[in-house]
Amino acid sequence: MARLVMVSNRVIDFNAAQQAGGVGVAIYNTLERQSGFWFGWDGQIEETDQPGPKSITVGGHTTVTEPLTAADYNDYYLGYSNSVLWPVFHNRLDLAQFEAGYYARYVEVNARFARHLAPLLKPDDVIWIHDYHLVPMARELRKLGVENPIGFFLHIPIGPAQSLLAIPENKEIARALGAYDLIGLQTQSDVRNLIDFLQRSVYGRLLPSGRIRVDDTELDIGCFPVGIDPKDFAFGPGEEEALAANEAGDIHRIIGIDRLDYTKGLPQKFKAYGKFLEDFPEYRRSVVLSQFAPPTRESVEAYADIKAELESLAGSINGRYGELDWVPINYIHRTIPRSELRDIYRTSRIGLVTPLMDGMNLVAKEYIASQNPVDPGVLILSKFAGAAEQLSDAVLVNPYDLNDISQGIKTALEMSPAERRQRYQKLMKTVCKSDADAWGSSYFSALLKAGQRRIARSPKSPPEMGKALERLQRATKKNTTDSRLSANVGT
Ligand code: GDG
Repeated sequence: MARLVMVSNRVIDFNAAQQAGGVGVAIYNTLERQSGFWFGWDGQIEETDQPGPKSITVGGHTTVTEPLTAADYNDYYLGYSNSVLWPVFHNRLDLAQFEAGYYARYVEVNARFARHLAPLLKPDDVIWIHDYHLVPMARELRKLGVENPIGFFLHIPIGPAQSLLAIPENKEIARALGAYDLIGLQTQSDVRNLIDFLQRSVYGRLLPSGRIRVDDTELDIGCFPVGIDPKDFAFGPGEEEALAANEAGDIHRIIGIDRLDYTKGLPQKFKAYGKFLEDFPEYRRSVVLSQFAPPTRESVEAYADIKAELESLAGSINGRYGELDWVPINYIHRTIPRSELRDIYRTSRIGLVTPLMDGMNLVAKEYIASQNPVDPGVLILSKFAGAAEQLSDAVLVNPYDLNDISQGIKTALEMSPAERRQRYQKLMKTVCKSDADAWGSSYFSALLKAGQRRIARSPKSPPEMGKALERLQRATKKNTTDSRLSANVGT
């Protein structure tokens, strides 16, 4: 059976991965169902000229990891990945540090990962690479003669082609993307933007088959919205009652949980909440905004700025509207244990998720999955989160328009129980249908097919490739069955 080789920038210990949230949980869930291993950076920084991979198997799960040097961490991770690609893909050209010269080491680290991964591969392994840190990795693997199917999934959004074209190395990035068999994206809008970028950067051609030709390679691009496992947020018998005893009386909690990142629209959220308190004074004392914003990438300058801005905004709103016995904003700059998330979501009347741009946003899905079906809360969701393409029954708002967010909060607070239940049922159906299993199995199945098509066309070593093709065909059949099964769960 084909092994699935997951590659991501950061590999999390299998025992801790379920606690991590986001990309870590998505990869963990997929590897739970499919044999294989997880390859990438172990999160350590070590000064060694020859960092080599370490393989660890715990409870049947294997991770193969290696450290980065301090220079790698600075140029590849903080530099090109998080100070060039992250801002540009989120359409923040003003924050991109193009001139810093990070690109050479970005490619170098990808080439080293490829050199260390290639000897571990078997002929029928399927390689699935995640996220913007690792765009060049397929190209580097192909240079080493790796012919296996290689797919890429981008967890972040793709801004307009115009923004991506501003990257000085945009042609190299476009050609590196062209080395994959399949590129998976979160939304249809991302698919359109990527095709536009490939056409304008390297004259990519959209073929009648729907595939894209870049130089002499053809690739598939598809939309595979990432999901959660709703069971992680479900309530068992008796748990509800225990929780009810802890609820905060007559005060409605509005919950926000976002990494402290400039893409998450936190200053706008705080300002909109201040506007809500100003415009609708009758709601003062009956609401509280609890915003958790765990720290992230603190050594990148743009992240330090936002921290200071939020502290000042929270202070001024609390100073202006607060009373001796009522604090309008609880702002908590810490990570909370994952085991507490479900109860916090459940006891919050509103989930306020207003990123300026976001690949998907799993917090929106987690909030819905945690609600009490009899008395659910209301999700207020940014139109510019990938999740909005699927969760159209949320109260959708423009995160740049403070008035729209403020009105959205009022609408949510005044919504009748019947309308809340109706919206919740539709949203929950989508969250369950498009869950983590459906994401992993539909992507894997599409990747096998894309790899199969390339191998069938390949002039290289017919006997060996023929055998690999047979194995892939068998695996595709099996996997399509798995994917149909998992797509039915929870619908
Ligand atoms: C990328 C894309 C895309 C947050 N605070 C705490 C905590 N979290 C967990 C949440 C959730 C996860 O982190 C965050 O998920 P997001 O989807 O918002 O996003 P990113 O980390 O930015 O990741 C994003 C995602 O990839 C998946 O494809 O949706 O658009 O940017 O699971 O619950 N977990 C704990 N404590 C916290 O304080 N335990």
